[in-house]
Amino acid sequence: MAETSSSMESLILQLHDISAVKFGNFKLKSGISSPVYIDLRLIVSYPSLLSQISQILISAVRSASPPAAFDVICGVPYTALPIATVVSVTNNIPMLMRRKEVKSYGTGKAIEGVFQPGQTCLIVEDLVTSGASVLETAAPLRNSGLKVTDAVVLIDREQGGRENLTENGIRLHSLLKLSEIVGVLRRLGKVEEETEKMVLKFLEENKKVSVPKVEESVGVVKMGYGERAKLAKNEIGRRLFEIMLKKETNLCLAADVGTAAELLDLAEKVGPEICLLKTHVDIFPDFTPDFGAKLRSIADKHNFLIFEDRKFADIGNTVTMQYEGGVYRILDWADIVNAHIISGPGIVDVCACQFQGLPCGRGLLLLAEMSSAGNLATGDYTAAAVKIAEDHSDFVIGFISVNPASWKGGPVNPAFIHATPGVQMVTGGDALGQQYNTPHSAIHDRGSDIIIVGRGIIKAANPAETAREYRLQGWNAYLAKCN
Ligand code: 5BU
Repeated sequence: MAETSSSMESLILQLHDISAVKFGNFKLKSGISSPVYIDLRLIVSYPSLLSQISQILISAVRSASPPAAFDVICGVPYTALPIATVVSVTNNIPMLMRRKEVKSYGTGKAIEGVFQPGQTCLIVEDLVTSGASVLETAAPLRNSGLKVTDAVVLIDREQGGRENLTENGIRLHSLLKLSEIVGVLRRLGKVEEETEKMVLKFLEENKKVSVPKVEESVGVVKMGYGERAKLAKNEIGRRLFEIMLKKETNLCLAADVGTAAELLDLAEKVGPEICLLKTHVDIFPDFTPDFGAKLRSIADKHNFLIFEDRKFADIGNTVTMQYEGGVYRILDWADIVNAHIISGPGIVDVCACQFQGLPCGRGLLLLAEMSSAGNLATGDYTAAAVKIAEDHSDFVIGFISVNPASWKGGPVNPAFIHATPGVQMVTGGDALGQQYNTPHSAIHDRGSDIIIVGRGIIKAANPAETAREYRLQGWNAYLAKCN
C-alpha cells in the first residue's frame, strides 16, 4: 500500500477526533454488521475541515492520470451536498443538485441548476460502499442528457464500489481507503491491534457488496419499432408501432385531470409529443356523449391513439355491456382498452368478438404486472397473462408491464407492446403505493416499449415542455437499447 502522506494522516486524525470514524458494532444500510462506522455528516460542524476536504477532493481529480474533465459537479444528497457546494464556490465550478424527491408541482425537475445536454458532470460523494448511491445520482443526470464519467469520494470502504462503478462507466477517485484509515490510527496508537484485525477481517469477508439489482437484461427486445410493426398481428398494434417510429415518441400521457374540458385542452397541447393518450373517463364530472368525438379529432390531428384504462375484470357478459354501452360507450372512441385476466381468458374472447367484421380496429392490453406496491400480478399470474396473449394475438396487442425483461420463459415476443405505468424522472413513489421508475430504467433496463406518465407531466408548470423532456428521455433510452 502507498504510504499515507502527512496531510492525509492529519485528516484521518481530525476525522477520528470529531468521532466521524467510530469503532464498535454497527448495522449498515445493506443489513450487514460492521466493526467500523464512518459518519461524515458531522463535518458540517467543522468548517475548516469541510473546506480542507473539499480542496483535497478537487486536487485529486485534477491530478488523476488522465485528469478528470468536467463542466459541472453534483453532490450525492445529502452528506456530500455541503462538500460539493464548497468545491463549487471555492473553485468557481457550477454545481447541479439532484432532487431525492421530485416535486409534483412547480417544474417537477429531477436536476436543479443550469446545464447543456452533452456536458460532463463530476459526482462528488463522501463515502462509497457498493456504489449504489453514486449510481442513483448518475441515473437522473444521464437521463437529463449529461455525461457522467468520474466520481470523487473521500473514503472508499473497499466493498466493491470501485468495481460496480467501473462496470457502469464511472471512474472512481478516492482519497482514503478504509484499511488505510485503520492502519494509520493503529500506528498513531488510536486503536487497539485487536480492533485493526477485526476491521481488516471484516473487509476481507465483505469485499463485494453488490448493487441491488433492478434489471435483468436477458429479455430486452432490441428490434426497432419499425420491424416490430411488421410482426404485429393486430392492426392497432401495428399502427401504434408506426406512430411511435414516425413521431419518435414512446410516451403515453396518463391524462388524469379534473374535467373532460381540461383533458381536451391538455390533449391539444401535449398531442405532438405522444403516441398514446390514456384516459380514465369515469373520473370526469362533465362527461358528455360528444367527448369521444372531440378527443378523436384531436387524436387524428396530432396522430396519437386513445387508450381507455378501464381495466375490465368481470365475466364476459358484463364486460360486453360495460364496453359497448352505458354512459361512456367506450367502444365507440377508444382504440385500446385493457383487462385483468383474473376472470380467465373469456374476457379476451368477449372483447375480440365485438370487432369481427368491423372496419375500425380495436386492441387490448392485458395487465401482466402493475406498478403499485404489493400488487399480486407477479410470477405465475404474469406468465398466465402472456399465455393468454399468445393465444389471442389477433386482438391482444400487448401488456401493461413493469419489468418484462425479467419474465420467466425467456425473451418477450417482439410483436407485443409493453406499456409501463409508474414513470417519473426519478425513482420514488406517492403516498398511496404508486412506485416510480425512470424512463431510462423502464425502456432500456426493464425492456418496456412505452412509458405511461401522469402526474410527472400534468402537475408540471409547463406540461407540453415537460412532455417533450419525457419524450426525449424515452426515445433516447429506446435508441440506446436498440444499439
Ligand atoms: P401517475 O400520475 O404517473 O402515477 O399515473 C399513472 C397512471 O397509470 C394512472 O392513471 C394509473 O391509474 C395508471 N396505472 C398505474 O399507475 N399503475 C398500474 O399498474 C396501472 C395503471 Br395498470
